[in-house]
Amino acid sequence: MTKLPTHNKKLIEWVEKMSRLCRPDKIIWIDGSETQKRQLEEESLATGEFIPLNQQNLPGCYLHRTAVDDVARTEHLTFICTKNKHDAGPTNNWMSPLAAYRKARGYFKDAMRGRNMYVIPFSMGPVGSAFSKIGVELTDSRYVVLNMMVMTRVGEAVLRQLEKDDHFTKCLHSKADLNINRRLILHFPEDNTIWSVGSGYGGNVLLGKKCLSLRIASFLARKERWFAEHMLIMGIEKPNGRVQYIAAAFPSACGKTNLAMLVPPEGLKRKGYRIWTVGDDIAWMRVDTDGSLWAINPEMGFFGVAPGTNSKTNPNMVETIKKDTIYTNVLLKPDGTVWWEGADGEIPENGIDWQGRPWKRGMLDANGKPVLGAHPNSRFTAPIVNCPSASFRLEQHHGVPISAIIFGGKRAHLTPLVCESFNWQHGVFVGATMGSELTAAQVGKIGQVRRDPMAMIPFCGYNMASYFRHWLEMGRKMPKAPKIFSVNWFRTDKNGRFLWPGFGENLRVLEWILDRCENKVGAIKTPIGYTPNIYDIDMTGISLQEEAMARLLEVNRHDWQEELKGVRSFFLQFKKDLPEELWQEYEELHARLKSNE
Ligand code: GTP
Ligand code: SPV
Ligand code: MN
Repeated sequence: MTKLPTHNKKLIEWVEKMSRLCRPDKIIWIDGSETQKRQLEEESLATGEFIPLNQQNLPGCYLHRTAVDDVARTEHLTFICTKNKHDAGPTNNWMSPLAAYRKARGYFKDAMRGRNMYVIPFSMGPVGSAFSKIGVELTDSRYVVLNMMVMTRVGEAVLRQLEKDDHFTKCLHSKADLNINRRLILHFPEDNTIWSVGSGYGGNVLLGKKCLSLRIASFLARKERWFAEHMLIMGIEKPNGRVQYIAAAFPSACGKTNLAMLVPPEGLKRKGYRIWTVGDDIAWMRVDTDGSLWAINPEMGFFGVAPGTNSKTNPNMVETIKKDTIYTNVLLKPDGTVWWEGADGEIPENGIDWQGRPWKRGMLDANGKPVLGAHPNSRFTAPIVNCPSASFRLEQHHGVPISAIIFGGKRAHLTPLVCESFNWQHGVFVGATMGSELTAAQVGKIGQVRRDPMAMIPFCGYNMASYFRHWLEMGRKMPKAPKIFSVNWFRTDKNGRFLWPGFGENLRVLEWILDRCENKVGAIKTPIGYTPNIYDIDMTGISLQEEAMARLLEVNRHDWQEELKGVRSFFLQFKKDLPEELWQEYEELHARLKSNE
């Protein structure tokens, strides 16, 4: 073996132990260099893991296709493995560490024969920041290595940091035989370990992302008194140069990426706003010495949803993914560029679909349904620095100060466009009772609500009752806590059409939120919180009927009473673990809805 690039005994021993289990032909340490990246790209093209794209139009871009049954996170195969089942809580799948290691060891055994094992030292957050956490991922997938090089800080600097402090998350991944019946995504928070086997899909295998930065990090965050959240972070700059930052949690595919890099709408141009994107998916937040909450984005790249991305919905993303981007499961056009449903320009006449089959415009399947060119969860992996609105504070070790926290979801009815919580405790209740509704797209299921507290239901690495308690406790130790708001861009009229134009226009709502943070604007007190006076949302440049605005802001007492039934049964599953404060908020809301307050 060549000279090892580290003296860290713990790391060397662990790599040896895992290689005895997986039996790779070779062990290759990833140094993060351009030369090594080039070589991996060349090899990926040779093996077919990467499909070449037109380098003139899309420099540094490649296409990858996953197995047909490996296109999204598999929540039913994702487990929290704590010694005590109770510590995983009623909303997580649980396995005992002993049983989980034993079962997965069977799948990992000899799984890397005939392949290389890559050792990827990576840092979530700027290397050396008090916020940051180091992980080392072992994988037999070049696709994983090349994605991790975009999504995280990889290589030499991380190894040097590990010489000073040998805490790191041990991440083991093997594609094995990509068999869904032998697939497991296992988290061992008590051992700071992640084992993922049998998948090649992003959220299952880029272990720095959901596995480390949310499931393991949320567990560490409670112990170390900080937050690891499924939130975007963005800055809003006024012409006087002052930037205010917000963090917002929406469930998967509910608009975080779009909001994080919005372009101010025409009608607000005169106000001279500028938007800065810090992150689109994950926020790590701490209370700083000034008593306020500060946040970093631990990632370095976007792993975003392709369908629907175009120059109207998200012009900044269209710019971002023109170079150095890995496309997964999109349509390949004859000219070597890519396409997806809802992309710019004409629908191509033909191409190769996400499954590698010839595709023609207007093609129907056996049931008469359109055959999609790109998978609905097709994605792109692109560096944040490519984004025209990338924040200049991405590398700052202490992050950015957060003025407001926003919770959102898709609700066709019920929740108003925007609403401010009465105080921190009430805000935690609002986050804990969040839901997202299936819309008219799912015939027969309209109105069905899935509870997704703080958009963390698939990502909280421990008992969610303790997670709520943690949120309540953090509020008590934060002298300058951000205000908490809820938003809903998805309220519809009786014909099922969105009442709110959304996308860039959402800035109008953020403006009200920031004004509320500075006590510059009044509000109406409703049973669920403070909502805007109808003329306090700046509508310059868009024509929205007054009654549409009234509908958007409406709080229907009867509907909210119905909603509380769902909240109650959600809360009941936590039994006596649920913090008393949340039941208290529940009772008070119940009373406010009944009285005429
Ligand atoms: P994950 O990466 O899965 O965590 O998703 P995300 O929360 O970042 O979602 P994303 O921004 O990719 O948006 C998903 C879908 O929501 C896309 O189809 C968007 O077109 C749609 N969307 C985003 N913002 C708005 C909005 O303001 N209004 C409406 N009507 N749709 C929106
Ligand atoms: C999500 O599902 O919330 C994502 C994509 O951001 S994945 O990384 O696959 O989890
Ligand atoms: Mn996400």
